[in-house]
Amino acid sequence: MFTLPKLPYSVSALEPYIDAQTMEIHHSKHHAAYVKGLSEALPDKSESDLTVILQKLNALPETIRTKVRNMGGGHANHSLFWPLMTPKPGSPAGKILTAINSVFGSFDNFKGKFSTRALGQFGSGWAWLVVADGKMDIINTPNQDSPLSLGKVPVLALDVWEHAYYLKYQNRRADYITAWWNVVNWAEVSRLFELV
Ligand code: MN3
Repeated sequence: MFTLPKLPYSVSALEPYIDAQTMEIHHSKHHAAYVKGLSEALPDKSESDLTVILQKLNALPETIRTKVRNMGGGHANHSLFWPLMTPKPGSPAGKILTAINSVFGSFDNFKGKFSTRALGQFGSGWAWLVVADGKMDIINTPNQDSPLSLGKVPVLALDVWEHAYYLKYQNRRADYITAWWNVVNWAEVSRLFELV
């Protein structure tokens, strides 16, 4: 019912910032496990739009809600995360840059604030740039929780689970975050922002 999307680049494309082995395991093992788990959790004839499912988690029977939250969140979050990285990152421009400057004062302030939130997430989780009620904000979610379940629309995502960086960076999450800024796909961030 749900399928693993292909990576939009080769597993080694984001070297040296994200190493090929991490990318391979992260996509073909971790993400694949969320897809499998989600398909197992949902009954045959249930809603198939994952965005809708995550926006209405409370509508699910309690017996499957936690599994769908974890597996569905994992599938949605990683599906969003892969295209938000690229070997040709470019730089933020246009409406997204204007919005960042107006909300955070400057791009550097934004970058600092986002990095601090990513570093400060205790245990496994994500850092997000989201839009909610027409307002841009930086948030964290624990585990695989999706901003969609909080009524927010994600436009930039950073996976800070150890499986995203441990092979190359060991315990140095800060180094991973610093490296990650070199592969952010600003064209995709812009596209998601302008869809909101
Ligand atoms: Mn992950």
